[in-house]
Amino acid sequence: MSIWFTEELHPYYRKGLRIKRILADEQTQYQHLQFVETEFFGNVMILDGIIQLTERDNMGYHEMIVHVPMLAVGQPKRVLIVGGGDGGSLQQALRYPSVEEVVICELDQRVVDLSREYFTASFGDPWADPRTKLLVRDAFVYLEENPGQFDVVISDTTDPIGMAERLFSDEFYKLMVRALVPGGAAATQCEQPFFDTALIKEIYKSAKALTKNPAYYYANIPTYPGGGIGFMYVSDAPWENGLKTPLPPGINNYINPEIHKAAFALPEFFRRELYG
Ligand code: SPD
Repeated sequence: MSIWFTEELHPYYRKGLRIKRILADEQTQYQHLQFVETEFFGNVMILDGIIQLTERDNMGYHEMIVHVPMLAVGQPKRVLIVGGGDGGSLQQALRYPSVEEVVICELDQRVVDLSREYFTASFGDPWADPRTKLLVRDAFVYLEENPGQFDVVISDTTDPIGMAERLFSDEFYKLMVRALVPGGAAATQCEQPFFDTALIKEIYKSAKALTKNPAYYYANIPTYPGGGIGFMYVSDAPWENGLKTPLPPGINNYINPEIHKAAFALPEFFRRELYG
């Protein structure tokens, strides 16, 4: 017998994963949280019916959202992760010997608890690192209260639906840029060029008004709609600065210098929409 999980983020597009068993299924204070074991992609976290990450293909997402801004800064010391309760971005940020503290602002404690249970094989236990500071609170409010604090901010969020919608707003980008030290860099989960062109254009406009060198880049993740997802790099420092910085100690499964550079090459229809 086969059981399929089908995701329908967009009303005109579906994708499915074959499931071996359901590991957890609960309604938290904020969302419907599920962990399933799948046939090919390992353990998978699903929030409100949308795949957030799989053990098999999360590396394209976490390595790219973290290392691109970190490498551009060079020697980042203080990092803020907005969301990211699964621990994947945290694990990557902690690879840098220069990092003294990673503040992770996650709204839902249950995401952290269950990720610690089901993703340890992939991420180890970055939560036990003494440099990790978990704040179970609203990142928007935290940003309002903490200007000029961080070398790098990573916005590792769900899709812009419900409460997460404001994490894609001009107001959020203003607060995020204000939270950076001079020369700092941010990267945000910034959706899919085919499905979300208009939203990404709006976000680029905000980023361009706030910083000198924003740029959009892309990674292949087979379990996300369209087989991938993009990120907005937001900084006064050009992303190319990062090409001169060596990757941190540890194993990379997605990023290498060629991928780093190529990720910023965009299909022509989208390049024209974004950059004119
Ligand atoms: N459409 C799915 C987008 C998921 C983005 N969030 C991923 C969280 C991984 N840490």
